[in-house]
Amino acid sequence: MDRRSVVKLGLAGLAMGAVRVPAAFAQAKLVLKATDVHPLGYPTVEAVERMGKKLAAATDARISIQMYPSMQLGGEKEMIEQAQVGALQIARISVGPMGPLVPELNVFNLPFVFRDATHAEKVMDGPIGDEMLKKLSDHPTAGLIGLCWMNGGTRNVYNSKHPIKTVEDLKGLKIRMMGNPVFVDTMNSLGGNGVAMGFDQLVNAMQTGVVDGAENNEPSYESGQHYRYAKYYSRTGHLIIPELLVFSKKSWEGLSKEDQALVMRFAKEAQQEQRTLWYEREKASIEILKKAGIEINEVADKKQFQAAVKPVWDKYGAQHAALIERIQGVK
Ligand code: GTR
Repeated sequence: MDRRSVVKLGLAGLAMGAVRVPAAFAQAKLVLKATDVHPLGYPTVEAVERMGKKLAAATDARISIQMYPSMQLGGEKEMIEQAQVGALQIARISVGPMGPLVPELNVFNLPFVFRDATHAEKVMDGPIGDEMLKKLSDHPTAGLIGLCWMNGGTRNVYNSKHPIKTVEDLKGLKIRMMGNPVFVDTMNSLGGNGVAMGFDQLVNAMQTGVVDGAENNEPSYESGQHYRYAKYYSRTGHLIIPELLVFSKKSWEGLSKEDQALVMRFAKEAQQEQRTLWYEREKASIEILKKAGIEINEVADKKQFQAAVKPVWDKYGAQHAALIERIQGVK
């Protein structure tokens, strides 16, 4: 074969996405663009940065991670879209906005589906967690590879009007929920008015009174500065949503098998490292909130809240009954 035919063949192969990077380029530096809605120092951001350092150390700086924190590349919807087209490689997102893309994942978005954070961790670490990552990676149109899980704490309602102690207290309150119908339905079934919007729009919506509050874990409430606009934080504990680290499928297919394995290995380590960082941050955030004079109240009767969301389970859970039963069976 003469040189021209080789080049032609190579180009045709490239167009089909089938040709591996020629040896001469294999050593080219690979900077993986990563993003998160949270700021530097936040457990998820820190865990991914550490992952980048490990990748650099293991490859003699051939592979590294460039982190874009604090919604620099937009909210989670934008992050997902950019990962899908390969404009970024790594996104740390909540399962929240993934439910509409991969239906089985929506089970993790059902209110009160996990008994507590430990239960959620056991599910993430066990066979169901692995299956769900595979479901995501194998999904024909989601365009993402599921790398690992991260802790997302327990979500509680906060607002600028009054503490929430019973379901009745939610009446008339406009509460921002993540962009997924299951969450708006959850808030509506609890008696509030669920308003779907991105995390990136929330501060402005609270400042301008478009919403009275939102719901989230303590670290997001604190680091996002939400407590400045909604000072009543009530432990409704209605959602425990695992978080995901995903890789752009488009970019993934351009990596060698060895590099894929390396990324996977360090992602699995990041899952456990983030967990330790998470619990430290939860404590630190609660301290900051207390110092800022935030009123955190417990909710004595959670049963009332659980009963109120029954229609949400009927609507979104019925088709996944077997999966839900397996989740509930994890002790
Ligand atoms: C946070 C989570 C983010 C995002 C955010 C939200 O707890 O870490 O990934 O989902 O909540 O409410 O949009």
